[in-house]
Amino acid sequence: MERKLDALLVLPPMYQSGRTPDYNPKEPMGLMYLAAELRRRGMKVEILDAALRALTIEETVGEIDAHEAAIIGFSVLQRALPSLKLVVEGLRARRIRSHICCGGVGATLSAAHILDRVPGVDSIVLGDGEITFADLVDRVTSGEPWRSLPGLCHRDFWGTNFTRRADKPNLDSLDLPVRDLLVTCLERAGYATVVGSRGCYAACTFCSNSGFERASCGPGWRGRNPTSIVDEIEYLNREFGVKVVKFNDPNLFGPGRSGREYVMRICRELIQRGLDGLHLMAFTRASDLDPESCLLLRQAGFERMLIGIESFDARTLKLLRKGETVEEIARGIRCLREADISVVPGFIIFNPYSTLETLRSDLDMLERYGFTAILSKAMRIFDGTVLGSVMDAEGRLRRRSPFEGYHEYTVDRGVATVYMCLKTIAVRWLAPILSRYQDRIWNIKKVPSFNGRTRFYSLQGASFEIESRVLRSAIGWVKDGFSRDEVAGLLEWVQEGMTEFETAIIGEDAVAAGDGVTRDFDGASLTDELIGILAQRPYDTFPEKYRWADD
Ligand code: B12
Ligand code: SF4
Repeated sequence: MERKLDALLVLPPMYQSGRTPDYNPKEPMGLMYLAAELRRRGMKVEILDAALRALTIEETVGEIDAHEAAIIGFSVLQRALPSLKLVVEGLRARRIRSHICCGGVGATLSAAHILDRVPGVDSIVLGDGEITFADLVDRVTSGEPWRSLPGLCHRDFWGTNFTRRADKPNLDSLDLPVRDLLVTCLERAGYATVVGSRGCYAACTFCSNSGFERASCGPGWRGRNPTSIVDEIEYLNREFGVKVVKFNDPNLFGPGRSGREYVMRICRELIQRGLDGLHLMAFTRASDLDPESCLLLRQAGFERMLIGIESFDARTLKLLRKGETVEEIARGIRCLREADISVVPGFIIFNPYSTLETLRSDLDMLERYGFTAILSKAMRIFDGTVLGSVMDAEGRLRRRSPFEGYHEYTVDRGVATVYMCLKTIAVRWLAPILSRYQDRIWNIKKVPSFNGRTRFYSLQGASFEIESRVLRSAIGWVKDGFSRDEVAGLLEWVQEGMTEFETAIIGEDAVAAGDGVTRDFDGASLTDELIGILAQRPYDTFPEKYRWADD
């Protein structure tokens, strides 16, 4: 019997229970590029975004089964490894014999682990996947040997085998990504995404990008022809009425002067085409920015930039090998604001180098800038990152299977105590709200421009207000001591804040009718828990409060 598809490309569910993921719904660009290359070669391919559709494991297995594809290709970030394992086991239990391949950043960096823990996976494509995967589909569907293809990791008689590295594709020779999910994503999130460049010239120790880029041969940073990027935006605008576009590039700017000129060319092209009314957003490094480039960016339609700040502490920036100074960061923020471009800070207040002093001074700086970062998250160590090796060499790494959680690292007990106070409270107030109302939050966020999300930003502000007060209190308790009354008083205040927060999402009537989650907030037991943490200081890492399998 002829198969329906040559390949089915799947983004596995992030949560196993069918819960809506708590990040922005975005088009799966990697899979869209793979599908474009397969279709260019005349192959039949579809995309299933199980994360976007919040499918359960069982539902995902059922949908994949129904597609009858010769190859099933999973796009894997480390966070999705537990789901991947369950889905693959489910498929094999149904006696589905298709070739199962994984690719993406997480699959590339955890390749050996995946083959070890998930026997149902046949191969892993390392690095950029378009050419390797299309060659693999070609070989598998025509019954030819595939194990010698460059850019693969697979099992053979001797164990796990890495073939020689593949070359990175020339981005301008690739077809534009397919837009099968665009309409759905526009309905959910209100914006489209493009990828103008891949890789990043910097080498921050905690970032997965450099390890991923090293998995294949070619330059660390590659930019598409600016004209073709603007052609793509114009096409999205003309064909689908898209006005709001986010660049997924790790860093909009390439290295040095040519990297700056590259961005200026994109801007000039956008301006010249008269593509009015665009709302653009991108990731960038503060040190790439100057007043002139920011003004041109604004004129071209860039209204919001995410810059990875991580910390305002000079020593921390150095140890994380950010390659930029506190002064450069301040200058970049100033340039953006003077050009009327709003700034989203990438900030990780709890990191391996945090001290009680940096926590306090970073919080002061965030408040001074009016930034509302999430505070109850700690820097994670992904497989294959330099930070993992640094922590290992310092004897601080507590290795975890990437199928169960992130690796941990030891920190000062006082800092870990502050983190656990904040995290324990966040798990009781913010986590249930996100879990229950993520769909509504997506709707609140969905507006016709990035800067127009005022309701969403005010929710972020309210959450920051709660977290920053909890953080300040916890720092004070660890430094100077605490009393039960103080802890109980803070939790009462948190509960009031939570009620207001929930009211802003579902309305007063629903909260009054007892439909909300605030009523489940148990301040008394939480007080006991916090006092236990503060008195005993049992933690010396930043553990997640849940195991991934519980999701
Ligand atoms: C957009 C984005 C998302 C989107 C979409 C992700 C996706 N899978 O497409 C969403 C919002 C879902 C997301 C979520 C998360 N993300 Co994210 N995300 C990005 C971002 C900004 C861009 C990705 C992108 O579009 N790249 C462009 C495309 C063309 O490249 P690509 O996706 O890598 O695909 C190529 C190859 O990887 C490969 N490939 C990919 N999939 C497959 C599948 C097969 C079968 C094959 C053969 C090949 C292959 O071929 C593709 C074409 O060459 C990157 C940072 C960056 N700028 O790179 C972070 C990044 C990928 N995300 C990251 C993280 C940490 C997360 C979250 C954990 C964040 C969070 N706290 O929730 C979650 C995890 C979600 C999950 N389910 O696991 C990390 C990855 C860490 C890691 N080692 O896993 C990155 C690198 C950011 C960073 N620097 O830390 N993310
Ligand atoms: S600047 Fe951003 S993308 Fe580049 S290496 Fe650092 S964290 Fe990664």
